[in-house]
Amino acid sequence: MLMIGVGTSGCRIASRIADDFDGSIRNLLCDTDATTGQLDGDFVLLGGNRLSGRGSGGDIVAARMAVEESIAALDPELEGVRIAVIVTSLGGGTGGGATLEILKRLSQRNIPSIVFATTPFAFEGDDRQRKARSVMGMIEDAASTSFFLPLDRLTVASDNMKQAFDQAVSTLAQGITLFWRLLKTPGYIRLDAERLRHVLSRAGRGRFAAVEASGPDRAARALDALLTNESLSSGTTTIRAILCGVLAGDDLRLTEISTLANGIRKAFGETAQFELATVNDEATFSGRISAVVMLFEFSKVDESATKARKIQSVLSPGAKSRGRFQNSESTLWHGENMDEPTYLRKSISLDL
Ligand SMILES: Nc1nc2c(ncn2[C@@H]2O[C@H](COP(=O)(O)OP(=O)(O)O)[C@@H](O)[C@H]2O)c(=O)[nH]1
Ligand SMILES: [Mg+2]
Repeated sequence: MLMIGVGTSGCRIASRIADDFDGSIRNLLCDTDATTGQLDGDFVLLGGNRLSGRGSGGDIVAARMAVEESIAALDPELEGVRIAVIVTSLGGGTGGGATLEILKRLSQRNIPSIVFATTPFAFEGDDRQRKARSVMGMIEDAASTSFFLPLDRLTVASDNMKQAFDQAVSTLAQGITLFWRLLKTPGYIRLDAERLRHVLSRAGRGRFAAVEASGPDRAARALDALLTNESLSSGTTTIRAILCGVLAGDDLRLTEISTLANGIRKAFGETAQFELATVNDEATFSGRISAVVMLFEFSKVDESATKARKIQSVLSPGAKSRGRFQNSESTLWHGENMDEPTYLRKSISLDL
């Protein structure tokens, strides 16, 4: 599993998350601005000759074109990667433009991608908001799973910029590090790497929240905090899958797991696919319980299935005439007509 920071602020966040964790997150920083190379973590300068390490100047299109030309610089870092977790901040040029090119590369290499992207503070102005919005749909289409987190929401309780930044980092970290924790210090209920990869490889747009509680009724209070959490409030979409991580020390009780699991399913969708896993980490969570809930819409699957159906009906078989091949023999081989496209002969659903 590889974490990739993209853009100046994305790299700062990724580097902080990796530093605050225990050294086991492999972290790669990608920016068009050479000064980002001073941060902790392996660094790849994108944008090659066009941008010469000067950054994108806030221009998404310029960043995207320059990164496209120089994307091969990323390849050596992707050897052996099974899941990529991208952290970026939308609003500038590189976060938006480079992320799209990196996602394209990951998809070419069949590596599922999970994007955590912040969207700008309202006070940053319309231009940055518009820039962020202009790439969100494309990121959602290109990524396997994507989370968009408004900075205004991540930083509700902060009153200065440093606090706000710290809070944004810690909220993102709770979601992102869950994947590493599930694999590194699994509890009795495990979610193995391939299963995690399977869920995340098609989850579509997601939402997540993390809460913590301690004391005797900590599970009930954690559940309450989840149910009232603004980041999980559902709107109108149907939740297709729920990933729930329960993180605790050695004193985690069975009844606590069932309080959380049952409450979450009841609130967010009893018919949704439910993936529950526990993390047992006495050193970090002694006496506390933390619950991280991710809700997925699985829109990608629906969309591609609908698209495939549409395209298949456009390309539908039964051409009335074979045109100028009318009088030539069909190429039959092992009983199959090779003149028919493979996807029709084999009834393959086109995943377009
Ligand atoms: N949390 C946080 N967000 C920041 C900070 N600086 C910039 N941002 C956000 O990141 C967005 C993109 O800016 P930046 O990373 O400089 O652009 P890029 O390098 O072109 O991708 C901005 O619109 C802000 O919303 C920071 O210090 N902390
Ligand atoms: Mg920058």
